[in-house]
Amino acid sequence: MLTLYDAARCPFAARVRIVLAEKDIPYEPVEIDLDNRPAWLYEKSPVGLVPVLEEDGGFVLAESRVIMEYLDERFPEPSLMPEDSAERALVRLAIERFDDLGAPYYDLRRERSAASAEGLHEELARLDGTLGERPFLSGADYGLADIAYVPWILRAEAMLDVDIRPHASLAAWRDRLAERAAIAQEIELLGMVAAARA
Ligand SMILES: N[C@@H](CCC(=O)N[C@@H](CS)C(=O)NCC(=O)O)C(=O)O
Repeated sequence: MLTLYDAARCPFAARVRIVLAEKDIPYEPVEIDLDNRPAWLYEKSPVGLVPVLEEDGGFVLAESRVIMEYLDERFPEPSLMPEDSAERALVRLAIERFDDLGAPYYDLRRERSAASAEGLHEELARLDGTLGERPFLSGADYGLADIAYVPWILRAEAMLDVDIRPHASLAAWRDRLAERAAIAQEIELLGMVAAARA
């Protein structure tokens, strides 16, 4: 059995929850209070961040991107990466460039001086352009690049009151993803997180 050191509100942990749900992998979630992280979490990961995945045999892995790829290789069905190696590289490139969205998102979320809704909308427009050319951030099929981005899109809407509807291709992508059980589950969880904080 796998154990996931998890936090409902964490978008990085959401990436891993979505992959686990897409592949129907059973796991034991251990909810970590991010405002009062237990000291033992540092034994699992030197930086003390969630998510952390632990195998029964003691193998422990941190970093959401690495965990997503590990799970996709360890549980190959259904695959969340394209077959073609060039397309796989493009998925990794999209995930590598995630900070282009993460930076303006966290500026707004943490009310930093650099924060601007325009900055975030510029990045949403870039994603919108990509999704105007292909149905998914992962290419022709849904996969890890979509999973890597969608937690922040959902949180931008639910927690930062960002209206993504002017970005029509992005909004249509979000709606398509919301039809998947793994994503619908995250939307429901996010509703509970927002209600608990209100
Ligand atoms: N690069 C890490 C980032 C994980 C991360 O930032 N997790 C946050 C929660 S969303 C965390 O554990 N924060 C605890 C803290 O900063 O005190 C990943 O991709 O897994």
